[in-house]
Amino acid sequence: MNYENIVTNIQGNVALVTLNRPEALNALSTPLTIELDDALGGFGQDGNIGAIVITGNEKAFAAGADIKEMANKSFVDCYMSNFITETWECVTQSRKPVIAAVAGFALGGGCELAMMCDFIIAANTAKFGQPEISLGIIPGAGGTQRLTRFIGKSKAMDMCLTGRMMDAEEAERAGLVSRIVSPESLIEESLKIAQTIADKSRPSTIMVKEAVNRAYETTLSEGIRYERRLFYSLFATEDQKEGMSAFAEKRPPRWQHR
Ligand code: DAK
Repeated sequence: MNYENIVTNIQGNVALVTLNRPEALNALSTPLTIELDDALGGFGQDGNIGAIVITGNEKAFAAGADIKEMANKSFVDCYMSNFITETWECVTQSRKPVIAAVAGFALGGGCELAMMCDFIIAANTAKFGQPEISLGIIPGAGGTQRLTRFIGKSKAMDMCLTGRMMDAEEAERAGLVSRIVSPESLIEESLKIAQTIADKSRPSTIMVKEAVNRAYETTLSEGIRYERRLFYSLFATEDQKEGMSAFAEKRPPRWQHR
């Protein structure tokens, strides 16, 4: 597929996906989400890729779903076409770690897209928000659910009811963002972090994702039981033998990803 709304690059074992509709602050139009879905699907299949970074530009990660595209839709249009639902699941369905590298606005669907990633690295210019209330709607791609899990009920209610924006420092304090970096180093730092992840054994990387994500979906005792099963299963991999031998022999591990 030829991409018109995103740009993809591969650096080392990391795929960088840049949202590329600067004239609309990277508003997430249907064509853009189709391209994102296609790109992430391809990187998921590519054995060379160990991690993915999604970013925007200096002014915006993404200012939301495309309001102009949505404006005239009716309930039946949205409901019967399952409006943009399928392509939006591409990030959460990726088995490879996906990092959101956010500078500028991450609003509405843009904030939701960032929250679908495994974690968020923010430039100190980042601004997060769920301003849908000001358009007469509510978040529709998980904003009320994921934001509440990230930052708790009080702040999530505040954000979703007032539509206010949160800066990077507040977002880090609240647990939405894992690290803050300078705008100039955002891509370089994010790629470096992604390469660190890509350098690990892939089976354990995928299992970390599965285990951490399970924490959001089950009870503590079930989650711990699930983690324990995954932990035991890794002793069936060549990489567990290699990792522990390499430690004892004081050398870097040579992962086979098996
Ligand atoms: N959609 C379309 N165009 C947008 C846009 C958006 N979300 N955000 C900005 N733009 C366009 C502007 O219309 C403008 O275009 P021109 O007028 O130049 O043609 C251009 O980008 C530059 O924007 P501004 O001139 O407004 O720039 P400013 O710096 O003055 O303001 C701003 C920046 C971010 C504060 C402002 O642009 C703004 O408030 N934007 C809208 C933010 C917003 O309300 N976002 C939430 C959208 S609703 C779902 C999945 C997702 C969703 C729903 C369902 N399903 C899976 C079912 C998501 C919904 C949403 O995100």
